Amino acid sequence: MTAQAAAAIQCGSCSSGCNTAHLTKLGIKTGSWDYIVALAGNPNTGKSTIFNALTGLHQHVGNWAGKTVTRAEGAFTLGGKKFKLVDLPGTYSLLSTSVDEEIARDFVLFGKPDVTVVVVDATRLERNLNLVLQILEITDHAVIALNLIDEARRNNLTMNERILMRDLGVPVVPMTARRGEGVDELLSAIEQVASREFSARPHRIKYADSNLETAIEKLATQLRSEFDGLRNARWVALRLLEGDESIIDTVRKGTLGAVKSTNHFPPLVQVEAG
Ligand SMILES: Nc1nc2c(ncn2[C@@H]2O[C@H](COP(=O)(O)OP(=O)(O)OP(=O)(O)O)[C@@H](O)[C@H]2O)c(=O)[nH]1
Ligand SMILES: [Mg+2]
Repeated sequence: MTAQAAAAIQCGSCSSGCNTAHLTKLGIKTGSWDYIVALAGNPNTGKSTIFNALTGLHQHVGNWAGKTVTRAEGAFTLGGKKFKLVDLPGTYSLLSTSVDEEIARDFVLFGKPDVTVVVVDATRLERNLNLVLQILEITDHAVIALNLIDEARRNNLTMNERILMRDLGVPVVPMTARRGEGVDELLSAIEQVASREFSARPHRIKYADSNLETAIEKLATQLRSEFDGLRNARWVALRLLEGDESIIDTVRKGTLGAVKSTNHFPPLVQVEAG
């Protein structure tokens, strides 16, 4: 189905087992949705264009709590399921060196959306893959929207999405979002990943240094026993070894994985409704 066909959204109950507790704390009301989809990507890659194509008029725009960073949420229905789409701030990495990066990272890490769509600029693939690889370290459930294919063609760049898909282990959808090309294919990939019909084998960086691998595993084991149910222990261990201050702080305070506080992400302030 097309985004235009995304019909009026009606309430229902969440049946996806999609980490409702965390998402509710993040200020995303999950009760009416089957799946939550996050939209991530480098700045200016066409995230908002894709967001608009998928959600049409079903969107609300406000700010992330206590920040001046815009937050947009929208909805669409697909195959009888209701999807909520959250547009994350454009970032080059998830290393929390800025407010935008921290918001995007916390949402992918602690909100654990059912699907994370990473919008990639096909004309700057190498630079964009940095964020892709970081997101694939955190989640198995990703889809790559390989956007600006028209610009890539104009610059005589040829993309082989099959090889990219094989190497990254997640669906890769070529798109020219400005013209609506690839939107149906993106929706289909989102549906397959959300329903776990697509079994992902995401690319994970392997570290050649055995001392580093030993240190990561040792720390990860300690983290798992300290923080019950922590899914991304290896990623957190790496950040600790790197000296990431915000992660060190959450570990010290014992709030890791618990989403800092309700006030940190209160519900979206609705300033505009479609
Ligand atoms: N040529 C071309 N332009 C596109 C395409 N998709 C989006 N654009 C244009 O790229 C510009 C940026 O698009 P946005 O959707 O605002 O990108 P964004 O990622 O939301 O940008 P930020 O929120 O600023 O990070 C706009 O001028 C779009 O019209 C595409 O497939 N091809
Ligand atoms: Mg945008």
